[in-house]
Amino acid sequence: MSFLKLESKYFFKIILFGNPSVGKTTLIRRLETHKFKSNLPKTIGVNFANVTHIIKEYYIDNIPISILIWDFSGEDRFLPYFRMWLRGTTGGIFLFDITNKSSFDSFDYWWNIIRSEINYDFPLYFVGSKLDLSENRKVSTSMIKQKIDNIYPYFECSSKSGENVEKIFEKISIEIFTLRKKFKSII
Ligand SMILES: Nc1nc2c(ncn2[C@@H]2O[C@H](COP(=O)(O)OP(=O)(O)OP(=O)(O)O)[C@@H](O)[C@H]2O)c(=O)[nH]1
Ligand SMILES: [Mg+2]
Repeated sequence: MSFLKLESKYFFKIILFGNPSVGKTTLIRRLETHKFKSNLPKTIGVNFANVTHIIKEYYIDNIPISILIWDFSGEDRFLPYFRMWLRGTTGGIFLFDITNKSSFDSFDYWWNIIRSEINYDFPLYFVGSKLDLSENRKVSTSMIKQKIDNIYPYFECSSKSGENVEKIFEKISIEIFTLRKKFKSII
């Protein structure tokens, strides 16, 4: 069990979104425990009540910051909750499964919803999950390049092997911090 450390002055809210079963909950479980746990229960609404496994702390420029990762359900029936809980977002991760093309194609669907609720820019990362299953890849790197058109940073990761998991959250946290510093919304 982890607790918010009192010295953290800044809290960033990162939303983790994408279709059902792309691996959102497994990813944050991996980030928190450094272990892969398969067959976690499907997320109901947002995994927020159980805050213990979605808070991560980093030191950036020697300043302690906490990120709160909001892990949303990918199911349509929870869309009203998704809309409702978007307020205050400072960063986003769109997760798709590299072995499932429709999970990649769903980006516009998710992004339109977010755009209808949030009218400011924030760092957004595209992340392909389940890299350990790359022999079943259905989303090619050229499709990805074409889609993101150098607008969004792109990573692939595996919650099974742990590859890139830490790196993604660390990088987006640094980017949020740097951006907010630049626009003087902090410090
Ligand atoms: N091989 C492999 N399987 C994974 C990986 N990440 C997740 N899975 C599996 O994918 C399935 C779905 O994972 P979840 O984390 O529950 O997916 P989710 O995106 O949270 O789904 P919802 O809560 O329904 O939106 C589970 O069977 C996981 O074990 C991965 O990196 N590699
Ligand atoms: Mg989930």
